[in-house]
Amino acid sequence: MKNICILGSTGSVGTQAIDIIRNKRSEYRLVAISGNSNIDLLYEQAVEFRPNYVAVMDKKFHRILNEKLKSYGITVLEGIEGLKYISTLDEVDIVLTSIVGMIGLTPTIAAIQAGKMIALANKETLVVGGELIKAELKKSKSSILPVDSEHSAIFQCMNGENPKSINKIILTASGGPFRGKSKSQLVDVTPEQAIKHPKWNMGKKISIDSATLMNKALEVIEAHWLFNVKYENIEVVVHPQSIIHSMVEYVDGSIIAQMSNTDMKHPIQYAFDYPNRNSSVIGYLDLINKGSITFEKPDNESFPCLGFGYTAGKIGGTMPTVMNAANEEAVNLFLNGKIKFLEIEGIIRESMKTHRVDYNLTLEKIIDLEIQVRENVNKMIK
Ligand code: MN3
Repeated sequence: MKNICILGSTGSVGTQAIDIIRNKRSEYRLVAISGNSNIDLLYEQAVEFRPNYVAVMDKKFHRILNEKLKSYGITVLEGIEGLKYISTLDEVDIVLTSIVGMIGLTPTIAAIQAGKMIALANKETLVVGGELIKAELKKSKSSILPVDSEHSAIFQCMNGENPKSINKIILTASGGPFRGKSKSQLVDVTPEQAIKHPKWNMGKKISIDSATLMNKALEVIEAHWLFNVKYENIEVVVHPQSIIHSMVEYVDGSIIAQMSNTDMKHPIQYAFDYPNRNSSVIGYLDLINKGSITFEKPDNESFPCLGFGYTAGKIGGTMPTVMNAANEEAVNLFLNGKIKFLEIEGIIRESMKTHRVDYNLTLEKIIDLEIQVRENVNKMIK
């Protein structure tokens, strides 16, 4: 039996993790969950699974939930302190960080310090705090199991191999809903069109990131920190069928790829069951019906955000935080109809261009910088 804490249980990855636990109640126990604004679902999950703790960010929601869950004997906690508390509980084995955005950084660091196994679904954590996380991991018995499908694939392709014999990591990208479109065809695309991902069922923010290829930029930086591979040795290949989730090329010319059905439940279950493998909750890949698989070069002209990832990653220091915060704010503005699709890349480019990099990273600096970048973005569009 593994005891699980889910940060962000009402989001896309969170609800898929809940489905897995529902299917395998004899293998996993939900000890704590957290949510942001969807408190109706959070309440339902709490009543169904009876975790010991529920954490919620907002004061008002805390009061409502506390009232409703009191009779069930469930403790309701509030704010970032609540998130930290449930991620460090003695009884927790695995913390799934499926919270969206860089708010995941603080509780993730707390969980690492407490020696928990981290099932990492929050890529922003490594993008902005990779250096800090690495330093914390060295001091702790904690380890990270990637839940991002590409990184789970790479992790699986590296099992039992000597990391020194890696030639390069090959991250696959679906290309998103606008693959093959020229820049002029992207001028008037709407949030609704951008959210419709051809292959993956994901949350809103990550779907927009897939449409701009910023998601892949974040994943390049994530891969750099997770696998200790230089940016020069990370290649992105567009693979529209999303059957191969990523590959590792070794010095002898062998490429090892990981395939499975296109479903986030696979990498979540892999992280929960590691180092074992248990029967799949999503079923098995039907290769003959899938037919062919193809590969193409990413279109850097229509989708410059991928290049920003390499630039920010290589510069390092505070630059990835600036790229990420500018992107988070720009995506919000796009989803709320305040800016056009192509303005997202403009805002990120401008934010990175005007930033003076600081190489002395602390958690406080990262949090302050994020707020400052978001404010600047809002000034920029006025
Ligand atoms: Mn991914």
